[in-house]
Amino acid sequence: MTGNSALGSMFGAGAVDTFLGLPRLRDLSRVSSQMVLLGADGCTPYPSVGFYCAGGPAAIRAAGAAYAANLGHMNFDLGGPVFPAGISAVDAGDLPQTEADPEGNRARIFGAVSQVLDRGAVPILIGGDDSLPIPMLEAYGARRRSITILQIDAHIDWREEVGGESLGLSSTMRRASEMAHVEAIIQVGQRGIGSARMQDVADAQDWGVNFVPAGEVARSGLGRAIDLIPAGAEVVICLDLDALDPSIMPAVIGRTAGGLGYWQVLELIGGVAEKARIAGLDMVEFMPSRDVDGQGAAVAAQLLAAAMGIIARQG
Ligand SMILES: [Mn+2]
Repeated sequence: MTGNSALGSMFGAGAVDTFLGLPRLRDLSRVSSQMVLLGADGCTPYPSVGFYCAGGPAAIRAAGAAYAANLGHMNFDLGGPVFPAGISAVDAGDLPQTEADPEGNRARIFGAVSQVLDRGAVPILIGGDDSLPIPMLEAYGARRRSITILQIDAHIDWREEVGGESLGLSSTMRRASEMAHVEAIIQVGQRGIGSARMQDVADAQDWGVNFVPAGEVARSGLGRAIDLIPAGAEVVICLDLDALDPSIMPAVIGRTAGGLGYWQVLELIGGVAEKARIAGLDMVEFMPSRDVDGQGAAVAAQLLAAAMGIIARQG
């Protein structure tokens, strides 16, 4: 018995295979909940690493299963239960992604997110590497929904291409910037070497990106980041778990010191909900083989539950 399943058993949780024991919904044409959780092991992999985050959604679900029996309990991160007015989310499981079919992977994410949006629900996509958001973001444009992106990440992801691949995880924000329905991009959490080439930073700033590096957050807090969110905007939050400090989030491919803390990420998400509207969330780059004794999975599950609680409160 692992630490998390032992914890779940102690609190009376039976075996569950959805995040927090949420209801399972396979048929996305029947969505009637406020939020839909979707998993994907990958999307557009670089051949050198493949689906290196495969199993990420399963690991986060397993960590969240420990709380299935006390979902209605006080969550002190929220000042109330995760779902204050009854469970308002479903878990749609994982999309059948395969390394050999990047085009199909993108079509499946685009299609699933489109169905969720068409039902008036908020998609929550967990991964899987950081190439997942590209087709997710495109789905808003296909529905003529203008969005602001808040990217929380150690890396800026503005590469034109890597090894000829332009839809991989290092190009996500550059591709987003080319989408006509993306009105603004705010990027928070950059640090260290390996986040960006000088020209990529310049291109992003020329486009209009505002960067709030992790060092600024450490020195001055999140005030400027939250000020940059346009009031009333529809915001899609693109959260790469490597934005968090590796001391609490070791389950990422590249651990870089100086990352954001749990409360800082939560404050940022809460700040968006206060002045704008969270229209979608992705949480990517969870790499099970890099986790240390379930530490990262536990943090990802706690953060995801709290984020869902914030979205539940925005009505
Ligand atoms: Mn990253």
